[in-house]
Amino acid sequence: MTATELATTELQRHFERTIEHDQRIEPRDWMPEGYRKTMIRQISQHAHSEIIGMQPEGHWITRAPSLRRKAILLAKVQDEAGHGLYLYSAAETLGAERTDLTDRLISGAQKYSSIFNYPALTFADVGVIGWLVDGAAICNQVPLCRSSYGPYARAMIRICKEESFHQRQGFELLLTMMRGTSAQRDMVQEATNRWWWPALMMFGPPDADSPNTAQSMAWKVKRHTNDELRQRFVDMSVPQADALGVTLPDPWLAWNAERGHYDFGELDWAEFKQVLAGNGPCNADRIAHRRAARDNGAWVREAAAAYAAKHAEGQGR
Ligand code: BYC
Repeated sequence: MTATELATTELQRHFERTIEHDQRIEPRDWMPEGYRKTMIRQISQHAHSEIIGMQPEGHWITRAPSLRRKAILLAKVQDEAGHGLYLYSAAETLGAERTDLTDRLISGAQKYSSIFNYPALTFADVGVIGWLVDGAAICNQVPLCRSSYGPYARAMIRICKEESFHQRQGFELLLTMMRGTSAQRDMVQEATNRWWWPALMMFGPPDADSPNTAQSMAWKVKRHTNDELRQRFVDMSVPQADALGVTLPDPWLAWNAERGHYDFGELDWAEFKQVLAGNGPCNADRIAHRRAARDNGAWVREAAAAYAAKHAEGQGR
């Protein structure tokens, strides 16, 4: 064994011990290339989801029914932009380039969450997105606060606190609508019917079809499998739906005393695959909107870069 090979083996052992002892991997630590790639993949796709996730609700800001609802919605959508920024910064600590990641999002080379390819058709959707989409996001993301990569785990702590406010504002909005007119109650039920199944798909493919889970669990990037978290989310949501007075659109939903969990129906995985392939109801719109935002903002980035270069030149003198 050469001296370099010996040093790499030692570094690999140190990395494995760090994971084993539930300590964090930090940006300057040695890490296997596969770990770096996995982290960049997951963190950047997560960042893209936050940024694209601003769109379905963002369209409702100008049409919010009161100043209070507008202020809440503005704050929530701004939080999502902030989450995207922390996450892109976390990806940059691994050597990724922000512009390259944005290009990958726009070209379709990298994914973002399937959920944001569905339209928000009524104001009840704003509530249901908060309740179910943010609820699913919290369920998936709280365990990521213990993810093995330090900058990601720390970003997740703040993100989860904010997501929890998002979930509550959605639930409170729905409670208000459910106490309103029968037309409002119908809107809530109809929005729940449309978002329930896509929300369950947010957790990813079934474990048997999830190529990344085993390695990500071994590296403690993921702390639970896709199916475990999906089940946890169903178990959490049933009593919440009861409290609201809405029916979850699944005739197979039933308490299973033996398992201590709710049984639920089969997801439409063909639809999931279609959405991931770019053929969901809003994929083209979401990307077109992002591309336009990038192009329209080009002059700002150029001006900032020119200013920074001028400043650096001045300091060099
Ligand atoms: N949509 O092997 P798998 C939010 C991809 S919440 C699209 O199980 P992994 C927000 C997966 O990337 C949403 N793609 O993968 C909430 C992989 O493709 P690649 C964002 C999906 O990584 C409210 C392939 O399918 N949350 O941001 O082990 C308002 C095979 O899957 C989906 C996160 O990103 C999907 N639903 O597990 C605003 C949380 N599911 O990369 C914003 C962090 C799977 O091999 N991420 N794929 O080409 C994770 O926890 C994990 O990455 C996942 C997937 C559970 C999502």
